[in-house]
Amino acid sequence: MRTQIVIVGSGPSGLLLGQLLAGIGVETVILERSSREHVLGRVRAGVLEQGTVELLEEAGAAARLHAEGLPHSGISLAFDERLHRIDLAALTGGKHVTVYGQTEVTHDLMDKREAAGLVTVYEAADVALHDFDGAPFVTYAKDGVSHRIDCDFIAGCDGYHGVSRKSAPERALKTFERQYPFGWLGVLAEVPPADRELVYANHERGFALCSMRSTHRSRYYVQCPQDDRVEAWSDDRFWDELRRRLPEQTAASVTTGPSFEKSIAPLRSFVAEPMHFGRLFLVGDAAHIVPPTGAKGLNLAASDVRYLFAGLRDFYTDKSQSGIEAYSQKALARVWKAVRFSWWMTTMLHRFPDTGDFGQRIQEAELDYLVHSQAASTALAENYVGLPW
Ligand code: RFL
Ligand code: PHB
Repeated sequence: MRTQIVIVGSGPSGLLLGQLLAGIGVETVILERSSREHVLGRVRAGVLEQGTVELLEEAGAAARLHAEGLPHSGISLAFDERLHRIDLAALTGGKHVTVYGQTEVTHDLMDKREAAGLVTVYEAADVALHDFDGAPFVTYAKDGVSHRIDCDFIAGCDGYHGVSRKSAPERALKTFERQYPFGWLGVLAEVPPADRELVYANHERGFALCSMRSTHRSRYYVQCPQDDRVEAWSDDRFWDELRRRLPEQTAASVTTGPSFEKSIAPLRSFVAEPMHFGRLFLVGDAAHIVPPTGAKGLNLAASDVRYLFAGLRDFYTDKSQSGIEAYSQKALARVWKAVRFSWWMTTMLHRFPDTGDFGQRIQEAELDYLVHSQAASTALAENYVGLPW
């Protein structure tokens, strides 16, 4: 079998790239290791930058997002027993973010792909990438039968644990990594959110985040030890810990209820350079991971897709190589700024085991400065709503 582009991975980056390429008549096949249900069962990101929303519009997959997504023009930082609002819109000339779950984005893109009759092979085992310095092809097994797809390009959209980055020649790849000594315990519950907007809390017991998926579904997180286990956290323990880390008034507004999802995610920063090897491109989490504190992971995946799509469009419409050759450099310039922002937010808001009370006071001084300085608040706001592409 032959196609123009094999996309490895049916997460948001693979699906979005496939949909944009379909819009200009470029044929793709997506190979996904898991089942459709498994991909849709993962609860992850919740905050979309305006640029991400615009790209979903371009892909024709933004109708439900516009009907159901919640535009937010501010966030709050909680410390010192108070909420301090950062007015994102006022500080950025009217920009806002949209709260809409990654699960829903994935769902909308999958529906579009299916409606257009485009091919996704779910439960594709043993995906292997070949000859991406010459005439590339991809092999995989489905129901015990081996298959081969020849193609012009391979897009590695298969996340941090995928096969694409591991297929790049080791000598050519440089990686940068920082592990944080804690994780996030996240809970989803069918209860109204504590606040109209997101609340990021710095507390001496540890970080907490109040987020949401809708006006009746809440997403909450608390910082937990790296090696903690979900089974150690009953719903009651979670709600008690969350409320202890919030200012009294916000804690009083938390509606508790049974959780229907509970998971622990490690926090890390990771970047692989370059993101382009011959006819293989790395996209999204396959090339970089950020801690979720800045809400940047999914948005970075979308900005990679935007740069790669522009390069591939120039290649197929004008036979120009310059866009795809500039892909890695352009994407990485934006990636590193988001890596910096996410690291900074993480450092400012979490309790670090080895910095003690001194570290806590430094954070409080930084937060106090941040909310009282228009320059510092603006720096946060323009990063949070998304830097220019
Ligand atoms: P994904 O979503 O990991 O999708 C990769 C897909 O590839 C498949 N795959 C393979 N397929 C074939 N062969 C193989 N060998 C394969 N190996 C893997 C996988 O099954 C999967 O379907 O990567 P993608 O598309 O690059 O998307 C990245 C985003 O998922 C990620 O950056 C965000 O979820 C990060 N993130 C957040 N990002 C935001 O922008 N805003 C947020 O508010 C936000 N919150 C979060 C987050 C991530 C979190 N966790 C759990 C890590 C909150 C959390 C808790
Ligand atoms: C979420 O709603 O899952 C979420 C929101 C903001 C973040 C991270 C996660 O910074």
